[in-house]
Amino acid sequence: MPRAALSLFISDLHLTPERPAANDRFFRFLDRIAPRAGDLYILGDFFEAWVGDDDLAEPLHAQIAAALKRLTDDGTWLCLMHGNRDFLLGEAFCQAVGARLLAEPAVIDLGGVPTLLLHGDVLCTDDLDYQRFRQMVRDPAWQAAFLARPIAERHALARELRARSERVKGEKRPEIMDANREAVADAFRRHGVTRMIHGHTHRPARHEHQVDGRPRTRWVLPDWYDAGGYLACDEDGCELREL
Ligand code: LP5
Ligand code: MN
Repeated sequence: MPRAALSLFISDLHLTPERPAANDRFFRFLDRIAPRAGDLYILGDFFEAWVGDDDLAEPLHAQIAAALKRLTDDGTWLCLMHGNRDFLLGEAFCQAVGARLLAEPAVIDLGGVPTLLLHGDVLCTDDLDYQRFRQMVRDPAWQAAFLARPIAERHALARELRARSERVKGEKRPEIMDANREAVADAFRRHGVTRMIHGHTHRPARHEHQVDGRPRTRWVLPDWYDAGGYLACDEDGCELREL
């Protein structure tokens, strides 16, 4: 297969110096699998928590950036989308790795099929506390004020927020943290697409939906905590693959 025909999609790697096995899986993926693709899309939560592009100085972050840069220098087209952990990835990071930042949601032509790309958190409309929080942290004024704080303070706040997130997730019903069916139907309808790809929920699957009498497919990407995987698409369709 000519490599331009193959597109790969990953998300929810949650890379951090604290999970070396997942980092190793990613470096292996970059060595052995990604170079075969014409395009690699990272659909959010690439990092466990991103507090600003000045964090590129951290050794693991620098190593990841250098590895991505090698991939893009060798000709793979890399697109990044924000997740709820790394919505502060900015132009400096993209420049360092040779990526384009894709605004969410994005519609791309994938082997002739218009395809909607999202991180997936916007589809979890039943998680009202989260949606309120999201609105706050996606506000440019809030982000500018946050980024103006010293990096050690930003790390401390991110740690606090991560701990709080783990605590409140234990109290939320699992259905609340999944994509809402109406939100999914609405996204298909609004963007006029028959295929959607997203992550965030860590519930990898191929879902078949009927919206307004038309069949539509929704692919959900896996996280990389224990195993990792990706979605591979070409003219013949898409396939979820484990690593
Ligand atoms: O990420 P995950 O899988 O644990 O859960 C998400 C939602 N949680 C989050 C928070 C992230 O985990 C932490 C992001 C770190 C980013 C670092 C940069 C910015 C730092 C900003 C510091 C102020 O996204 C979780 C969802 C879950 O997905 C499933 O969809 O339920 O939602 C929450 O945990 C949000 C809570 O419900 C509401 C929290 C309100 C907090 C408001 C105070 C903010 C300031 C406090 C600073 C400590
Ligand atoms: Mn997420």
